[in-house]
Amino acid sequence: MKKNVFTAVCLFLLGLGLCGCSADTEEKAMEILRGQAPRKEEGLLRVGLIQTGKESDWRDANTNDYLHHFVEERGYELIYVDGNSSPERQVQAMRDLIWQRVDYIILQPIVETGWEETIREAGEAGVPVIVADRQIAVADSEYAAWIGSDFYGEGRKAMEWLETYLEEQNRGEEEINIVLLEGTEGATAAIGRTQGILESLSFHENWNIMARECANFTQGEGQSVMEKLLEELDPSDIDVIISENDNMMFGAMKAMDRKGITYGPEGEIITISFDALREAFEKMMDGKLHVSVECNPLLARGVEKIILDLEQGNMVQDKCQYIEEQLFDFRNAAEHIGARAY
Ligand code: GZL
Repeated sequence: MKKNVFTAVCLFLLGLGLCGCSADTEEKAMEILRGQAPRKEEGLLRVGLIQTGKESDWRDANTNDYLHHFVEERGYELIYVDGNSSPERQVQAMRDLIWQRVDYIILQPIVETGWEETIREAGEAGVPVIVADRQIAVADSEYAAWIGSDFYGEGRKAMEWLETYLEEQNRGEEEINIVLLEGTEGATAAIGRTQGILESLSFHENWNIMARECANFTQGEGQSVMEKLLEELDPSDIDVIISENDNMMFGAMKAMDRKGITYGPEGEIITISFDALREAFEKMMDGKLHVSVECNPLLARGVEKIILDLEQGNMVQDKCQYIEEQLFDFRNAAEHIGARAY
């Protein structure tokens, strides 16, 4: 019987991609079976990081920030779990990390829903959970803290910029047709940005959303969705494309290039995006992109401060911590690109 359970645990760990080689898997499985947390280096804080999975350059910058910050020489053992774009896999990973009795869990959720049970289980096991980037639909009394961006505010910032720009172009009274590429359904970044964008329409009855489609924050889907829309719509009717991240905008640009459609400050269509990747600065400087609203992926330092507060027995003062970020456009991109960290 023991052997079957042992095998099951091995498969469970391998299924989570928590360990590459079978020997490591066996060792972890034996430790779990013995009811002992895996070997804890003396003095190292064991921190589990549950990431969403690779979907954007923003995500790479966010992951790398954690990997460079939570290192052994700084007193941490980081257990990294790739959610592989699967909310179910993320929930599994929460249970495994609780099982391994890590000291802290950093959760970067793909979507807001489905977290009630495992957040409760973490609380019962005494494992503090710090939610980062997107949010979860659980009372904030149930987890240690959240740190990330004001996604609604990002959406409003973009639309306030558009309002000013159109006025400057003497187009303030013109009918403006907008195509909106949305991020992953149920993700706070998409929910908040869309809300901020759509709310702004209530102040501009001459602004119309002529199409809105989900492209899941990926470049590939940004291109395929835009190719489809360019077949369905008359491209000459499109005045503005708003993409809820830079990678989807880069894909949309490839689709427009194929049709010979011009865009950006040097083209016909106004282009507005989010994340402020280095490549977005390059496109703003090349006259292809009007705006990228910064969404700062460098969350590791803020997360570590929460952990250190908890380690010192302090209450976390702010359960909801917004990270500083600004809007960049084609007029100021050149002066800022040199200082960009991602
Ligand atoms: C925002 C983050 C979003 C980025 C996208 O905090 O959740 O997910 O804007 C990423 O690039 O895919």
